[in-house]
Amino acid sequence: MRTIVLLRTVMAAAVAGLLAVPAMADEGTIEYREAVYTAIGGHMKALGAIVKGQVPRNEDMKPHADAIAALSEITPHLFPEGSGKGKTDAKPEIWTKADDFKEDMDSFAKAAKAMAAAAGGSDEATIAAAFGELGKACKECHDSFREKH
Ligand code: ASC
Repeated sequence: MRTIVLLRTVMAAAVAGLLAVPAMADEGTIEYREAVYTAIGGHMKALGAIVKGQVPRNEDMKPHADAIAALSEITPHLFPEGSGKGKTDAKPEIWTKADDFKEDMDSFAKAAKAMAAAAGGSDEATIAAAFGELGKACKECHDSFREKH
């Protein structure tokens, strides 16, 4: 009797373990994705504070913009098939409208690179315009592909 109970416990644990592996793999993907987007958001916030003149750190614009541009090369790879399941704000349209999603991703990378180029110069109007375009690219993708709360 005791052996059977023990056996059942072990088997239940094994089954739970098998089920937990794919779930955990996705959780890791989602957590990684959120960490990257949090990093982008942080650089955007810092960049915005400078562009809006809230902090006199013009020399920091380029590193922030470069970081966003570098991370824009990573974002297209953050949505592997299956990573829409679980606790995520990623909408199913990312996978069902993959072409539209790719277009938004490309716009983001393009705007991020334009921002990095503008930040390398000192033309305030160019910088402000590039920042506006970059924010628009963020928003466009979020409106279509991120769950609202
Ligand atoms: C940001 C940020 C976003 C976008 C979006 C633009 O700075 O964190 O998600 O810009 O708000 O409208």
